Amino acid sequence: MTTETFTIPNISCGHCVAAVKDELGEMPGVQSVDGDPATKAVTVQFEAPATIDQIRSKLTEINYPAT
Ligand SMILES: [Cu+2]
Repeated sequence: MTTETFTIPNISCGHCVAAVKDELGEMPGVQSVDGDPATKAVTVQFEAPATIDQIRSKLTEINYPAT
């Protein structure tokens, strides 16, 4: 299991966090997604077949690119 925290500048409120949670949560291998609109940080726990690159690509695709 890998834990990675992403900073996502486009997050502005709890709805954004919920949207990111929904999208990432659907990816095979993603175990948990936690986010905080105040810090714009999203922490993802994942394992194979999910990869950091795949998660980053998904974030870009849904218009919440990580820095
Ligand atoms: Cu929002």
